[in-house]
Amino acid sequence: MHGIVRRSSSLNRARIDYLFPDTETRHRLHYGDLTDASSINRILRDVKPDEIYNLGAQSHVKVSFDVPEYTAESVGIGTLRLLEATRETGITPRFYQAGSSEMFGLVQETPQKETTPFYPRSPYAAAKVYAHWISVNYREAYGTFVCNGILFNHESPRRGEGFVTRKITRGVASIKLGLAKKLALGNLDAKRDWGFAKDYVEAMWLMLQQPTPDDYVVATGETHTVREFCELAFAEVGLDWKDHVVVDPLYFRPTEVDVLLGDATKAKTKLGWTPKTRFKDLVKLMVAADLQTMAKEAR
Ligand code: F7E
Repeated sequence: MHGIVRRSSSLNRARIDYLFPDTETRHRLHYGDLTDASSINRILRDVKPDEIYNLGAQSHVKVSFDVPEYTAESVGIGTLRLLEATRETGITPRFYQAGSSEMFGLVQETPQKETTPFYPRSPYAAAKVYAHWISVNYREAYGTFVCNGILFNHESPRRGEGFVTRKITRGVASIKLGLAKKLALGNLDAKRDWGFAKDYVEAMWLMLQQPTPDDYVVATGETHTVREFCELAFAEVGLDWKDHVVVDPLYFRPTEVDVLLGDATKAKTKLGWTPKTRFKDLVKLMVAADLQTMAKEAR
């Protein structure tokens, strides 16, 4: 396995360090950037991968309103650069393109499936729609084996701290340990179909093992509000969320995605994939992980 890292992430690789534990494996981490075509071409030429998982992005939806051009560059044109690099180098890897439920945005039907029209509501989502369609185009124009995985929110203890689930579970842990009193959040009414990242990675891999490339929705089929996530997470440690959560408009988005709910019937039927982790268990495992880490840090 090889990975691409940006120079600016040198001090921020805790979440992947375990994959490259020693000098033997560390040379498989390559400096590159989705905004830099020559680096991508060089790496593909050297590594000649059998499979590519394009998970790279400026992936924070709210931040995409502040840096829309960079978001489009990395998410949209970055995908084009990777696809084009496979053509230029003449390699024929299987290619996983990380799509996003954010592409459904202002949802045109519920639940959302592969045929639901997109209606992006942020620069991030608009760039993902471009990445989706350019991948379909490479599949049809050049026969590239590319699959779009339209993944709904997938969370785990490794989730970035700026996303709402991890922000809540870290907030719960620090309040429980007496390190903080309040947790400031934005829109508590937003509803998301939250699954466990470990289950979803299996779906990504399964897509690339099929005889023909295709696009799949990956979701749990359950939707919950941010408020419900808070309720459960605080209850895990015997606290009432209402005593600690405050709403700060700073975290509101200029245009919000109100409700997402996915229908993963196609992934179930064609890939034999089903999510193994339910919402309640996801909240539980994320709170437990943050409590453990923060207790250790506090000591
Ligand atoms: O927000 C609301 C916020 O930032 C979820 C990315 O991985 O999943 C993710 O996108 C909801 C939104 O994720 C806060 O307004 C309330 O309605 O955790 P999030 P996201 O925007 O759904 C998709 C599938 C991706 O592709 C993206 O890359 O929670 N919310 N209060 C908040 N959100 C944040 N971040 N922080 C708050 O304080």
